[in-house]
Amino acid sequence: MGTRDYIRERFFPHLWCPGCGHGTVLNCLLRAIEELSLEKSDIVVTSGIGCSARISGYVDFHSLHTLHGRALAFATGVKFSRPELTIITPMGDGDALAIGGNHFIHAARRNIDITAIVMNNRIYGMTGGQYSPMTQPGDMATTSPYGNIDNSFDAVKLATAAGASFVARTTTYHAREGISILKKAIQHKGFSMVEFLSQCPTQYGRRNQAADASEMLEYFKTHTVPKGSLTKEHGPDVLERGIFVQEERREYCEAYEQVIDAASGEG
Ligand SMILES: Cc1ncc(C[n+]2csc(CCOP(=O)(O)OP(=O)(O)O)c2C)c(N)n1
Ligand code: SF4
Repeated sequence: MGTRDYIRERFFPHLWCPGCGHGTVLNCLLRAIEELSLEKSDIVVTSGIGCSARISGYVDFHSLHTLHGRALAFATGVKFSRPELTIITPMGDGDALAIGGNHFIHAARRNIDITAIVMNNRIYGMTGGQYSPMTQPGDMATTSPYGNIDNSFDAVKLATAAGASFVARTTTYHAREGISILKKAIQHKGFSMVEFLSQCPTQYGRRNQAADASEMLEYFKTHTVPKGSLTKEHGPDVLERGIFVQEERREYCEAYEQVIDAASGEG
């Protein structure tokens, strides 16, 4: 089965702007699933609202296109009722870390077996370029026309501190690395968070002197380094990529099964 079999062609052409990074994330996800030889009927993709969240409509798996910020809540419900299924939850940075921030930290804390993909373009793309919790100080957005004064989250540190047992970061420039990381994240038993730096030329790039998508991809190339190779000389804008946490820990559905067994006298 090829990646083409994993898409719903009837929903194409897609809504993404030319040069949008979200298509590359979709491509990486489909290739990861193909290389893992997963059955289509064993995969559930839940998403909220946003350009990123449109992924759930384009993939030919079980899919739930739900409410803004609530993708992980729906994912938790599906996983709890059908723990044998593979649950993948692509979210924008606003979806995951602004309106959905509370669901994000608690899903991580529980270590429930869900693969959360944070498609971080540092802006609210779909609604016209408002700043998000990933917009950097000084960045321009429709809601910060004189430059953003909020500090931003570090998704890797946030997921790690909240208790995620698999935490990684990559970019749409590093697509092969993205496929490899997604394969490991999907195979990991527990809460996996994969942050993809993804370019939004339309709402972020044109307000922030990034002329086009290729320039934004070049930025991901020059402003990220493999984990372990960051030095002071790189400066504050350079981020590490790679896998930061990969640990076996008690998974939530399995722990709940034990409670059921104990309560029914089988434990
Ligand atoms: C409860 C609720 N509040 C606000 C919105 C409007 N809204 C839709 S998408 C979105 C932000 C999307 O940004 P992000 O999640 O970063 O994804 P992107 O579009 O950049 O991929 C907002 C605020 C909504 N649909 N529902
Ligand atoms: S507005 Fe930005 S995030 Fe949305 S499709 Fe266009 S480039 Fe992608």
